[in-house]
Amino acid sequence: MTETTNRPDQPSPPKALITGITGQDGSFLAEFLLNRGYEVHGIVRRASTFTTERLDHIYVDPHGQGVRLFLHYGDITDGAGLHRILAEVAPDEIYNLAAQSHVRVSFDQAEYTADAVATGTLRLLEAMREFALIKKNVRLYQAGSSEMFGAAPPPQSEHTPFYPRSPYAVSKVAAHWYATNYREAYGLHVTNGILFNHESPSRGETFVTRKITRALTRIKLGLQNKLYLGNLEAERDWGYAGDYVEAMWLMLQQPAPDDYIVATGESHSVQEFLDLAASYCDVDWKKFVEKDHRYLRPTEVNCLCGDASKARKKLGWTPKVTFPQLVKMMVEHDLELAEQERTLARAGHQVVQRGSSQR
Ligand code: NDP
Ligand code: GDR
Repeated sequence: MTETTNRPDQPSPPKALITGITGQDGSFLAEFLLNRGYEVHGIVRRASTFTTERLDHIYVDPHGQGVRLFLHYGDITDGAGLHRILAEVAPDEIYNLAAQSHVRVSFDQAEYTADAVATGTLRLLEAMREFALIKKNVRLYQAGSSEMFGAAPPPQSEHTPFYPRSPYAVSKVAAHWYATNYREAYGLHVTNGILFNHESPSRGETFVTRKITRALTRIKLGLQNKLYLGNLEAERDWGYAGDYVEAMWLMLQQPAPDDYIVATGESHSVQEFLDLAASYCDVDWKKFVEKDHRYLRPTEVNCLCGDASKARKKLGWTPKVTFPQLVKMMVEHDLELAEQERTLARAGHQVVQRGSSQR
C-alpha cells in the first residue's frame, strides 16, 4: 500500500535524507517513507564489515529499475561530506538519527560522543543552512531523547527542564539547543522530537530489552546459561519503534516547526521487563541472572515517564503497540533466532555467543 504526502508544495514524490539509516530507527523510518512514495537517501559510514543488515529487506540493487532507496558514504563527523551530500541529494526532509546512542558507552567515549551527537548535529545544521539558500522549504527532524530529562522527576513534558546525567544526554541537550537556535536565528524548519525509549526485534543487542530477550530465549533452548545485568530498578517508558517513526514523519508534515514529546505515558522497571519476558519464555530468570557492576552507570537515570499529550493533540499520534505486545514480539522474534542457532549447533556447527564483553 502506497500513500503520498499531502504537502501542497510537493507535486512530485518527496525526497528524504536519513542520517543513521543503518540503525534501528533509520531502518524503520526508511521503510515507512518508501511505503509513502518517498525517494529515500541514507548516509552510511564506512566499516570493515557490512552494517546494512537492517536494510536488507528493502534494499534493491541500484542497477535495476524503479529504485527509490539510495545509500551514500558519509559520517556525521565529516562536515564537508555532509554539505556535498545535501547538494547532491537535494532533500525535502532531513532526519538526523546518527548518534553514538549508547548511554553507558558514552561514559567511556565521552569526547567522541559529543563530536557525533552534539557537534555532528551542528555540522548538519550548518549544511542545511547553506542548502536552504537553494531550497528554502527544506525541513529537518532532530532526534532528541528522554535522557535529556535525566534526573528531572516524572512525568516529563515539553515544559520539563533538562537535567542530563551522561555525556550522551548532555550532548543531546546541546544538539537540541543548536536545533532550536538555528530555527530561531535563520527561520529554518527544524523540529526536535524528544522520544522516550522505543524498542523492537531489531533493537541493538546491547540495549537492555534486546539483551534480555536474546539471552532468555537462548537460555530456554540451552544455548546460554548466564545473563549479566546492571540496575534492575531503573524505570523506562518503553514503546515500539514502528510507532515512533510515524511520529517523526508527522512532525515534519506540520506547517511550523516545534518540539514534541513522544512516549506511551507508562513506565516499567527493568525487572518488570525481565519478569514478563521470562514468563513468555517459561524460564525462571532468577536462576540465570547475575549482577555485574560493568553495566552500572556512574550517574543513573532512575525514572522516565513521558507526557505525550501535545503530540496526541497536534499530530493526532498515539502509540499502537502495548508494553506486553512489545515484549512478546521481541521474545517471539528472538526465539526464532535461537531456534536457528540450535539447528546449526545440532548439525555440528560452532555457535558463538556474541556481545558477552559489551555493554
Ligand atoms: P542506533 O544506535 O540503532 O543507530 C544509530 C545510527 O547512527 C546507526 O546507523 C549508526 O551507524 C549511526 N552512526 C553512529 N555514529 C555515526 C557517525 N559518526 N556518522 C554517521 N552515522 C553514525 O540508534 P537508534 O536507531 O535506536 O536511535 C536513532 C536516534 O534516535 C539516535 O540519535 C538516538 O540517540 C536517538 N534516540 C533513540 C531512542 C531509542 O529508544 N531508540 C530514544 C530517543 C532518542 P552504524 O550502523 O554504522 O553504527
Ligand atoms: P537507555 O537504554 O540508557 O535508557 O538509552 P538501555 O537499554 O541501555 O538502558 C535502560 C536501563 O536499563 C538499565 N540496565 C542495563 N542497560 C544495559 N544497556 N545493559 C545492561 O546490562 C543493563 N542492566 C540494567 C540501565 O542502567 C538503564 O537504566 C536508550 C538509548 O536508545 C538512547 O540512545 C536513548 O536516547 C534512550 O534510550 C531514550
